[in-house]
Amino acid sequence: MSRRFLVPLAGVAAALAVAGTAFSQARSVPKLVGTVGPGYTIKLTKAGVKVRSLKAGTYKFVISDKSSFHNFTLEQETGAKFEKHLTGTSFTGPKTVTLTLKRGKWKYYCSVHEPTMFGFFTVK
Ligand SMILES: [Cu+2]
Repeated sequence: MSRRFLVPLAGVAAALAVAGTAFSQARSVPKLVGTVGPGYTIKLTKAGVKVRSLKAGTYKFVISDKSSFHNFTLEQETGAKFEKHLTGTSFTGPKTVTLTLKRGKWKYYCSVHEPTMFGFFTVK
């Protein structure tokens, strides 16, 4: 077989593998919806219900940041260490972040107004 023939076949195989991965992830990764602002509110829901308890695993955080003076920050408080601004303070708009959550107690909050804007959930 000539080299000219091999290269296109490899390309097709790679494209199929990528398409298969994207399809299975879209089906299996649960979606969590985070909303911060426009007032002094922050929430995290799954299928419209406030998140209180989750199984350890990978989740797609779909954040809707409705304020240029709030941010959406996620922190693991017990178990392993994790802290990340899923959206920055000046950022507004939608943002999707895929994360793997480990067992422990988790907190989501706006780091600018942490004493009043926060929520907790447990990963089991
Ligand atoms: Cu804030």
